[in-house]
Amino acid sequence: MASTKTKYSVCTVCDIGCQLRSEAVDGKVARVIAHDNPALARNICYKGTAVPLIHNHEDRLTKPLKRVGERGEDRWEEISYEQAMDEIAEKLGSITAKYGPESFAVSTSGWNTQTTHSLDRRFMNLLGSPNWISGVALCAGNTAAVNRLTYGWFPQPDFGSTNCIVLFGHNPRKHSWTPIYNAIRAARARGAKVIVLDPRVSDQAEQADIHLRLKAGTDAAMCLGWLKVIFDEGLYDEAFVKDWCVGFDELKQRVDEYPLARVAEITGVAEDDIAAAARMYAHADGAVIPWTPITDQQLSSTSAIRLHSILRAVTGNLDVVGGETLGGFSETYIPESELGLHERLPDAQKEKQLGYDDHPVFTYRVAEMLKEPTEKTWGFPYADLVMGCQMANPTDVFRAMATEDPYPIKAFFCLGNNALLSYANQHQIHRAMLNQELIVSHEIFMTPTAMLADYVLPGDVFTERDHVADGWSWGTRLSLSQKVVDAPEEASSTFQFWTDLAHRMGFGDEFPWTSLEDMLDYRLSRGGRTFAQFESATFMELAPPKFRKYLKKGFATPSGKVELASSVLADLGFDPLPYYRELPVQPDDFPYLVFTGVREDPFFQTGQRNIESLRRRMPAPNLFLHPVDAQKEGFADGDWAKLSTPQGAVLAQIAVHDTMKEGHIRVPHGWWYPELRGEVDLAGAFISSDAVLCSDEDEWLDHEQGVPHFKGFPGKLEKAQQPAQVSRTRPGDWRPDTAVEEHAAS
Ligand SMILES: Nc1nc2c(c(=O)[nH]1)N[C@H]1C(S)=C(S)[C@@H](COP(=O)(O)OP(=O)(O)OC[C@H]3O[C@@H](n4cnc5c(=O)[nH]c(N)nc54)[C@H](O)[C@@H]3O)O[C@H]1N2
Ligand SMILES: Nc1nc2c(c(=O)[nH]1)N[C@H]1C(S)=C(S)[C@@H](COP(=O)(O)OP(=O)(O)OC[C@H]3O[C@@H](n4cnc5c(=O)[nH]c(N)nc54)[C@H](O)[C@@H]3O)O[C@H]1N2
Ligand code: SF4
Ligand SMILES: [Mo]
Repeated sequence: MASTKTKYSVCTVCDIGCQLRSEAVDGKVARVIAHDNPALARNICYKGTAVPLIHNHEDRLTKPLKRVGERGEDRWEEISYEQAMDEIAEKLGSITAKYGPESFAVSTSGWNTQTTHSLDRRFMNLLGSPNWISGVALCAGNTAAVNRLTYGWFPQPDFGSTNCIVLFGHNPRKHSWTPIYNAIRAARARGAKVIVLDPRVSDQAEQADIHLRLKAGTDAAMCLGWLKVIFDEGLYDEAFVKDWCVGFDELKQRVDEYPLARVAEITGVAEDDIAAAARMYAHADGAVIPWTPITDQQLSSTSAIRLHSILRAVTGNLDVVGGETLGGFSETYIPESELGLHERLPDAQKEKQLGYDDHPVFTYRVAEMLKEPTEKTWGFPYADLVMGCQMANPTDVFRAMATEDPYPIKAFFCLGNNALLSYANQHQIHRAMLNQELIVSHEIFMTPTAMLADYVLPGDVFTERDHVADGWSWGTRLSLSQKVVDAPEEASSTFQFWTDLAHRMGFGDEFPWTSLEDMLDYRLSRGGRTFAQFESATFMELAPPKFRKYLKKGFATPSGKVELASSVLADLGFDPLPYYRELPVQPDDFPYLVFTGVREDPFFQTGQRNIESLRRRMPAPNLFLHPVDAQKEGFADGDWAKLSTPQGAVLAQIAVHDTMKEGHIRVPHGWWYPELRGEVDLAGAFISSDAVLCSDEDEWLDHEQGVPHFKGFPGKLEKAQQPAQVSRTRPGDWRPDTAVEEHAAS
């Protein structure tokens, strides 16, 4: 008789981490199904139910590989894990001895590898390298860092009680960040208002109470317009501003520079509509502006994120019911902020962190400035929120890797991250990788990034390991994830990888945990429990929210108040007040505004293009175009086009949508063609990837953080042939679905 086992899992196919259940039959994961608790049962999408197809896929990496051909040639020999680790340790040791510890960089995203427990930061800090980068630099990680400037933490929206939700582009759907979609749906059913700001008629915009179709990249100006209305009409919380905010008068003066006529001109939205939205937000009894990646990736990103923070604060929505709560560190689970040992990296090495001088906001430079207030308010000096508050700047890291300026980076490790396609200026990243002496990739599939490595180590997946997820140290919820099947024999967790490497490099005594369970016991010991006790007691634990905590300890900023004018930015020599920065002049021959994104339901970021049942849903990359623009350019739906920017060009298929905004083009993120492996270099990583189009030149970077501008850069379209190798571009070209069950919220 078949033996069936069912366990709780935290899905890591995408980064929202739904808790669901995994079922194994005879030692193989067979089904992933919804949670048995009604409150969580809707939190599953069709990528989640496709997990057996992903985890049992024939392309899954199962053996450590060592490069035998030229770098990027994709020729390998299988070696043992022990041999791979010995050689990696030996080479990393000699590179860092020759060029200094800062010549070692790591790129990772953490949430999919899940079990790192910040041992990557710990390893690097003990070795002496500050050069850790991550995709979170373009996502919630940099938002977290910027939020700290204003009130010392990264808040979470109280969806359960809010009366108004403002989505700056953010567009959760049934199959994209499903739990947030469900939370918004439930709030709307209670009568909460929804305001959407999006150039397109997105799924959320379709159902919104107010939809402002702003021009891409103008979110900061829009927020300044809202503040203008809120200040002029006295719609702010005067008592909170008086008692708890600094810099109000300066801010008000700055806001006066943005009369609605100017904001309407910049954003393309009518003055009355701007005012109506601002009033709806300010009048709501409890309103939230949930985190959005849209403002993480703009020229005025720091200002836009700060403006969201400021709107929350001046309208009295901070740390109140129905507003945005400041969580603080978990009291029952040792946070990654502590495990990373940031205090052990010497100041001189922190100062070498790439980005420290030019674009310091998410680097150690600001982390050090916020250390004291963070310790005073929250009890520990380093807050690794969503991993994002003490990172190197990715653009500076790739530049140093490629050019050795200001110093060489010669060893580059990628763990659960497809770095080649996941930042700006892919050609530069490629040059950077070609100039390395050692590249290690820790992966579950052979990605274009892995193809450029010297060693590829097979990773385990979430059905094969135990974990307690804490929402990237951002929330206060602890969710159980249990191993249901064994990992391939030579596969490792990232926990094992960093532990084994540390032992080989002479600081094993700082990595005393003997297994993942041992590590989980250690982290849970703060609440007086072991993993076995946690596992048998509950599947999930949620600390009850506490509100207005600032009344006791103030905010974790240098002034202890909400800094409407940021003292940290002023000390760094930046404008302490938010502003809108105009785009560089658009060249005449690049008439369109291109934005990346609009996440695709079947994939997470650069992943899953090799999972047939998912790929059938989206066989080829689509450029969205308004019908008027399509007609002007002579394109029909389904034609192939070449999209060029001053930075580079890609090929993709035109999709004509009347929901698009005229004059704009949408390019999807992260396309490559696993099926072209062996036929086209790096499996076609340069054919359609958005990172080819995005500039990393200074004029296209946000000043304070140095993040690239993905939301409205100049582009042009030309007719193109479908690339000969890319042949399967219709759903029927892909084998029929085998076993994807649709459990999703309906
Ligand atoms: N150009 C450009 N860059 C972007 C973005 C963009 O829109 N355009 N978006 C940004 C955003 S919002 C984000 S969140 C980041 C995302 O960045 P990442 O989260 O790093 O996503 P990917 O680059 O797709 O890399 C994930 C890789 O992890 C592998 N993987 C999955 N599970 C496991 C596992 O359990 N173990 C191991 N070892 N590997 C695993 C997958 O096969 C995949 O190759 O990218 C950012 N970068
Ligand atoms: N299925 C699936 N779900 C995912 C992901 C995935 O890869 N696949 N990725 C996850 C991750 S890491 C992230 S970060 C989120 C991102 O997901 P979202 O926050 O929803 O972001 P996008 O889907 O990139 O774009 C959302 C909207 O922003 C609009 N937009 C474009 N430019 C601008 C602008 O300048 N201003 C404004 N206000 N709007 C603009 C677009 O028209 C689009 O409708 O999705 C998560 N969910
Ligand atoms: S939304 Fe889908 S892919 Fe993301 S964690 Fe939930 S089930 Fe997994
Ligand atoms: Mo993201």
